[in-house]
Parts: sequence; structure tokens; C-alpha cells
Amino acid sequence: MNKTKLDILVDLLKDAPDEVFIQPHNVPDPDAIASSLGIYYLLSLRGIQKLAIVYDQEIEKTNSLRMLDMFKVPMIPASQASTLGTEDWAVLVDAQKGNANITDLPTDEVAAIDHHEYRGTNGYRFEDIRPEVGSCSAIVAEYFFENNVEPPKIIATALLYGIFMDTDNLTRGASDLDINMFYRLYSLSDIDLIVELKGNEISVKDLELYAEAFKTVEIYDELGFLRLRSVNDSLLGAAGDIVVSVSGVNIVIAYAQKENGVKLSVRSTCNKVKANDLIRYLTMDCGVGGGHDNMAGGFIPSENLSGSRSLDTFLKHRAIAFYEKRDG
Ligand SMILES: [Mn+2]
Repeated sequence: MNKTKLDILVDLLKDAPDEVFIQPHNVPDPDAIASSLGIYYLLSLRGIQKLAIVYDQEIEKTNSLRMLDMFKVPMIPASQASTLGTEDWAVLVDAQKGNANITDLPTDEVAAIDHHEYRGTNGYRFEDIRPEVGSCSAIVAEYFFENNVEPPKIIATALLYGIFMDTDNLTRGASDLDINMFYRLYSLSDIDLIVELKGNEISVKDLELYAEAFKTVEIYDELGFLRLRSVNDSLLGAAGDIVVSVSGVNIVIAYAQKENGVKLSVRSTCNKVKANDLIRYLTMDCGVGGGHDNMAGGFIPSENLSGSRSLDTFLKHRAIAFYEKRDG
């Protein structure tokens, strides 16, 4: 019988010299949390011991925090994993080596399961990277069904929510796999928990930040610009999602100036302007950026920002130039 991807991954991990750490991208979001939990369950089931999920940087959004508790996700900050070292292996989930959104821990990254843009083999001994899929949760859900493992209710629910969030309720970059997995997970899930998570997406503090940010919105044709004061990364994307839903606005550039530089988040529902192309253009020669056709993120370090020109002018100028080129 042909080996499944999970079989191959398990065969590899059985040779791990010490611990195996599952590592999602920094500031894990619902898709990253759900996929990590799913992989943790499958690997434990297949006898991989000394297994843990570690992440870097704070989990910011209330729904992500609620998930940890609700689904009993055994996830700890990497800084608290006292035994983590160079002899340990890592399986990257919803992330790839070399991306700006993941900290390079001392572990040897032997595997990557992801749906972001392909960033090269990076020495992985197992990789399953499918940029055409809208969520990593759908890829992980397929590991269950492909191996005839029925996900327990809480895991099915977490994965369903991961698909929900990363595809914006199946309207953003959803592939056939997302839809099929959504359908199969649905009957195994506890919808009341999804309803509860949906009721925990914004905190009162977030609301204040949103209110302040929405006052800064400027619109140029299909482009919307939004500036956040917050240092909270995930709010940037979430606020962008709201502005992109404004009638006539199809591309949103949300940004926040932090001490060390500028965080950027782009959303696009317009086929002519891909979010990943736009972010690369915005950060060209001054920063890093990447992501999906519909959602992308980037960073420009402070030292690369020109003192003479305001950040707002710089970003607007570049975004409009790119837009007009594409639109022409
Ligand atoms: Mn994801």
C-alpha cells in the first residue's frame, strides 16, 4: 500500500535524536493553532513521544487565546521550553523557514506543512507546501481522513474554525480542499463552540483601536489606506478585512509604526492586484514582504525609512504607482 504523507512524516520523526517541537508562525492565529493541534494529535497517535508545540511572540487576539483554553491546546512560548536545543527537531506548521513571521529557534527544522508561498526546500526532509490551499487546517484535516482517523470533536471544531478564519468564511482564496474538508469536518464539529469563538473575535480594547484607526482611512479609487497606532499585529489584518468590505474598496494597505519599523498588512479582493505582489513592491529595496494573493504581510525596518519623507506619503505613493501600472 502506498504510504500517506503522515506515514512518511512519522517514519522520519521516529529517528528524532531527542524531542520533536511543532512550531507554528509567530503570534499564532486560529489556523496556526488548529493545524498545530491536529498535527500534535496525529503524531501522538502514531507513537511520536517527547512532543510539544512551541511558538514565539504573544498570542494577541481574544479568539486565539480562547481556542487554547477551549480545545486544551498544549502550546507554550518557546522561551518557556527549557529543554529545547540544537539536538531537537522541529516540524513547522502554517509557516516556513526564512519567512519574516517565524523565529529561527535552535532546533533543526526537518519538516514543513504550510499553505504560504513556497520559499524553497530549506533542507527539509519532509515538506508539504500547498500555496493554492486557503488554510493549513484543510491540509491537516486531509491527513486525518487520508489515514482513516476520525478527528475528535474538539479537533474537528478547531480545524473547521481554522478554515473559517483563514478563508474568511470560504470567501477568500478557498480551494476545493478547503471546501471538501469544511464539509467533512462540519458534521463532526461542535457548532456551539464556533459560535462562542465568533463572539470572542474582538476585545473592548481592540474596539477602541479600531475606532481610532478607522478615522484615518483614506480611499483612492479601489485602494484603502489605514493606519493603526497599535503594536498588535493581528489587529492590522483584522482591521484591513473590515475596510476591504467597504463598498468600492478592493485593496487595503494597513500599517502600524513600531519602534523598530513599520508593520504592513495588505488585503486584496481584486484579481488584477495581488496582495503578495503589492507588498513586495511596497517593501522593495527597504524591507521584506510576502503572503498569498488575497492577504499578505511585510515589514520595513526603521533604518530603511527615509527621514525626509513621511511614511504615509511613501506608502501611498508606492501603492498608487503599483495600482496604476496594474490597472492600466
Ligand atoms: Mn494559515
